[in-house]
Amino acid sequence: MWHTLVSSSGLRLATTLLRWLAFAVMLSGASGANGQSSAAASRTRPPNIILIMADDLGFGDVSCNGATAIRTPNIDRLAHEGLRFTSGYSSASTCTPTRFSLLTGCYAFRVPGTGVAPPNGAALIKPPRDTLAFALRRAGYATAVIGKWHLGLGDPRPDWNGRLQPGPLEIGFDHALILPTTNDRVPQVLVEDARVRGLDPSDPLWVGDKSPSADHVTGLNARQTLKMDWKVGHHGTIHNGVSRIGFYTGGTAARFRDEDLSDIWVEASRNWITAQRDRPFFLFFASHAIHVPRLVPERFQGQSGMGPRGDAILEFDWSVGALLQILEEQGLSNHTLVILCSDNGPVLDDGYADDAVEKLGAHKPAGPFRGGKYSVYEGGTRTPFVAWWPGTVKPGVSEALVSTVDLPRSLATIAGGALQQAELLDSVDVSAALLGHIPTGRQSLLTQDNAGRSFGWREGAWKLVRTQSPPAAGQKPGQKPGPASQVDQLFQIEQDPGETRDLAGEQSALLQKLQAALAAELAKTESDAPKPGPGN
Ligand SMILES: [Ca+2]
Repeated sequence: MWHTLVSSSGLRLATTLLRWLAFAVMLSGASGANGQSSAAASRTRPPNIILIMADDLGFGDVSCNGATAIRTPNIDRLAHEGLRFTSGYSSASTCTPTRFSLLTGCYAFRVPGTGVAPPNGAALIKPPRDTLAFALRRAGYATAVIGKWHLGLGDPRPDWNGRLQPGPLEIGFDHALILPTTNDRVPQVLVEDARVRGLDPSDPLWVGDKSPSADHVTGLNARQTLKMDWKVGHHGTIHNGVSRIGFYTGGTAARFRDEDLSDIWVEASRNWITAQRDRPFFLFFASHAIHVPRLVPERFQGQSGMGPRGDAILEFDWSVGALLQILEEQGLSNHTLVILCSDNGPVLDDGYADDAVEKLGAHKPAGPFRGGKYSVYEGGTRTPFVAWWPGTVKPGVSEALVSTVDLPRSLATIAGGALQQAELLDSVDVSAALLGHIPTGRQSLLTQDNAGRSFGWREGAWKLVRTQSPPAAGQKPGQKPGPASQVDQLFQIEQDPGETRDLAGEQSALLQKLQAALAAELAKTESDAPKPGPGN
């Protein structure tokens, strides 16, 4: 508790310097000659950190994980020069809950309402909750999020024409250039810091969940005009020839063209990184690729031979290369830790007619794993995961168990920062595994679906898969809903990574052991979190 009592900035700085020094000593003890040179640098300054999160990118979508139908040379370079994890996970199998736990260190299922956020969703992370961004800011970092947010803005709803707070700036980011929701939902505008960028006050932005007028142009009444047809759900307001979920009017000058998103965000990253001269920086680069609608820059269209989904993989790979190039140009490559991950596993048809199924061929987006986005089978959450820091992270492959929920505590350790609050209940310090010092990470792992009803529980070679459907609705008004149906399966995940053979009936004692472990994890509350203190 001692550091939470320190109030003078001088003492806080001294504390931070001591943490950097301790981390430098840890590096020099474990990394050989290269580590010693980096450790020398770390004595004066911890590494910059870029966290690159893909959207819906599957384990098997990158060639360093075995894809042959598509090449991802920049991600491959990151993997070959860094540490590629074979058991790297997103904490959930959809966008919002993974992003919630990434920033808070708390599994999303513990906090109601953290499923996929609607267009007018309120901010899901608000002060005084501690965050990854706060932790790194306390460690002296400049902090920015550039890319997809999808964690809600404002309270109780976004004020699209005013100040959108709480938002990133209220939870530890110095700068933000974000897509508020996800691009198959409205509106197609960017929020810079706390306001819609380029908004003309004389053309106010309205966002709603019902059509504003009978003649409002939507994917239903103007379907013949669409450049990419919808298949399920996405039949609200049309922008850029594509209809979305939800409705909006106005804000015409502020609207972006979908095809330009990656270029806008890479350029914004270049400008922000270049401006960080005096202190280490943390950039959360949250790409929208390869989420629907898959509208890639013209230079990638048709290049994969796999349709827009494959083209979006090329787009994402390009953005990774562009960020690495920025680091090289700035002479920062040896002073920057890059973590690459995905927010959930792959999906093919996600509501638009974009030939993702038809042009897939032999490509396996989830690699050897079962399931994908929305699922708690391995394909839903076991995703590309790479740590890269030339001269410090020794190149190789790690089987350590690591999750996106671990990044707050782990990156805080690497930055020499501290987590001041007890809310980061679920974040495990796997920094030694990320840096390649040890081959092991977590002892066990929980993953969840969007609603927080179905779970995966991995422990050693075994995995419990709990799928729980919602209670059946009552047959008559006033009648109680029927019970939820729950199914538990057990897989020997090392011998059977495809989760094909359910051993629940044969291994009842083991099943009960894992059920008890999962039950204990589900029952935890934030008061059970490790108390803050040195080393946390
Ligand atoms: Ca996603």
